Amino acid sequence: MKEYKLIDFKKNSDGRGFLIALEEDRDIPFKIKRVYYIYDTPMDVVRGRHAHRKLQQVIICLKGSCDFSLDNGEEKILVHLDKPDIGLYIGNNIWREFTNFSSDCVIMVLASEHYNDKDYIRDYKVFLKYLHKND
Ligand code: T46
Repeated sequence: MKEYKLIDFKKNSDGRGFLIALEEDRDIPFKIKRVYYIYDTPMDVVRGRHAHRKLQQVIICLKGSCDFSLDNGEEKILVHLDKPDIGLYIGNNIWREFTNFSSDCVIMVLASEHYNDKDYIRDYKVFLKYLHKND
């Protein structure tokens, strides 16, 4: 599956803890138009359940852990996030669901676009049709 990748961020450490800096077009492969974060999610809740037509995102689990399931219509993979120095890049046209939240889980998301409800595909069958619209 090409439309996702894990990005290893450079950690600055000098005995006083760690500092990670993220710059658009350098550490993050797009211009950052939006940042949001998710926390206090009950463990068994499933978030996501949608794909995006255009949006690209980098997801960072700042604290705790959770699982992302990614689906490009042909292949599904599960990514466990539990490190603040790893970013999960998700391109457009990927169905995502995330769950299995630890009680302390804090997820930060860097997004390539402003919030736009029309960019969401929330029906899995519509998602599959959208993928094959040019076949
Ligand atoms: C994604 C996953 C990882 C806003 O008002 N502004 C925003 O920027 C966002 C992202 C959401 N909202 C509102 C819309 C809903 O009323 O916040 C509420 C919860 O959003 P949603 O149900 O879309 O949350 P998740 O966790 O299912 O999905 C979010 C992102 O929407 C999505 O792009 O990839 O996190």
